[in-house]
Amino acid sequence: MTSARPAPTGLTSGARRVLQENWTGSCTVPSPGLYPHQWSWDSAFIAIGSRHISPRRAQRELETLLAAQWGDGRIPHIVFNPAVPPAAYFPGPDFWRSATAGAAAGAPRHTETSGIVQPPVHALACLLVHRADPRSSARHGFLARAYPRLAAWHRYLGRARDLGGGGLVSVVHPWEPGMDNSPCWDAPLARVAPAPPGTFRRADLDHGAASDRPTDLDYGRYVRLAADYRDGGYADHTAGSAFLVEDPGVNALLIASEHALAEIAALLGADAAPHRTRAADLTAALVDRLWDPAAGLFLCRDLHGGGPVRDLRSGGPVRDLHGGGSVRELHGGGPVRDLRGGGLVREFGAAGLLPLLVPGLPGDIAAALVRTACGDHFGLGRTARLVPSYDLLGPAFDLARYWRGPAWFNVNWLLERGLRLHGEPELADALRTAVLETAVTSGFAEYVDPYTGEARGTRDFSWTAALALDLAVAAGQEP
Ligand code: 2M8
Repeated sequence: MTSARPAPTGLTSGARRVLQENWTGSCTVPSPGLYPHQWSWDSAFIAIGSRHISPRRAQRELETLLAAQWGDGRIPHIVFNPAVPPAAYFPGPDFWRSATAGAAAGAPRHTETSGIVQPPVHALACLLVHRADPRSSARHGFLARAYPRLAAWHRYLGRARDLGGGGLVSVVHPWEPGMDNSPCWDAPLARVAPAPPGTFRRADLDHGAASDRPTDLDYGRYVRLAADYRDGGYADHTAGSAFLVEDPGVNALLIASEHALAEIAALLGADAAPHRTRAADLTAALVDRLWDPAAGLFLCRDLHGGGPVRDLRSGGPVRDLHGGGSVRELHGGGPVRDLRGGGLVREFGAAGLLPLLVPGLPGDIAAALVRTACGDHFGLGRTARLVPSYDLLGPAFDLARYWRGPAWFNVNWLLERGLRLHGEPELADALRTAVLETAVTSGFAEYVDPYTGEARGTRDFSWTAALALDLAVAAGQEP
């Protein structure tokens, strides 16, 4: 623990207030207006912060989520609160219809959820929550109950989602990596025919500025992909999603969580070795499939990529963003062929920096990632106040629009952790200070202008409050 200057005025009281106001009694919503249900990776980040207020509440947060796990092991990205009016969020439970459409995959019968997933931060969150009060955790059997569910979750990702056959997890929808409208998805999404505009109604625009949110065209494609997945019974191997991407952020978080699972197993007297082996195998696959030495960054692999794609809006060809690759399987296009190839997407997203979180990442790669983070594309410690979600120099950079440039607090929290892990305490300290200050000055914004820290999106956002509180505690600014 390093002690530094006092927390910015209002940080800890403000963070506690936000987390209290957004707590429903069994979980914390990201934001009561814009996101009025429980979200998967939000709850993991929220528990990491709320453990400093009440370890029991943080345990409850994660247990509520884990209770909605499907029989096949997946943890759904949203757990719906039946008390919230259906029109409050789109797509809601009547769209996903998990209890019926997901029955074959083991969806819960009495809890409505979505059918896609989000990044697996949960084992890491469970370990950190346990550490906040090991006695209360042991007394309540927190880890003993969580461990089999977390292990089943990781097994689902490893078995059902290795759709490229190269040992990494694939995502089947842009909502799964959590960075919904990242420019990294522009090319893979361009081949998805959007659902017609009149067939659904967006609820997000009731709460946020349209210029801060994904476009209607993006939404049309999100809806099409989710509806196709649902109509295929949420099956992974047979569904043949039109969107199939290996994302470095999702895989890096899985590796960090697999290391956490090894520690949890050891604490419970179970065999930790398989988790360590799995973490090492995943790390090798991550480097093998997604590391781009010339870019100094991990890139996304588009499993359908490798050649020019057609823009379904105009029917014309779009810019080929894929760096080679050869084989692909287009959905509905006959037998599944070898998907090992695909093409790297030549866009610089912040997800490509997240492998910095991985213990055991080769030292030369970690050093190159730090250089990239501090370089012109991400501006850490130089031009940017917080690390942006996307390349400051990228053709699609937009400092207001959601995951196309704004800085997000969870990404910066993860990078702060990664910088510390890989021997960069000064950079980590400076980033921590910037996160703490910006959390307060932005009113715990959902995301901010990466240069100025000006607030964007909704305010009093739960993971911003939680992760700022966590960093304040780590800095010795809050008991
Ligand atoms: C955003 O995504 C949801 C869909 O899951 C949406 O836009 O409605 C993303 O920022 C995602 O990462 C986050 O988990 C979610 C709730 O905060 O909102």
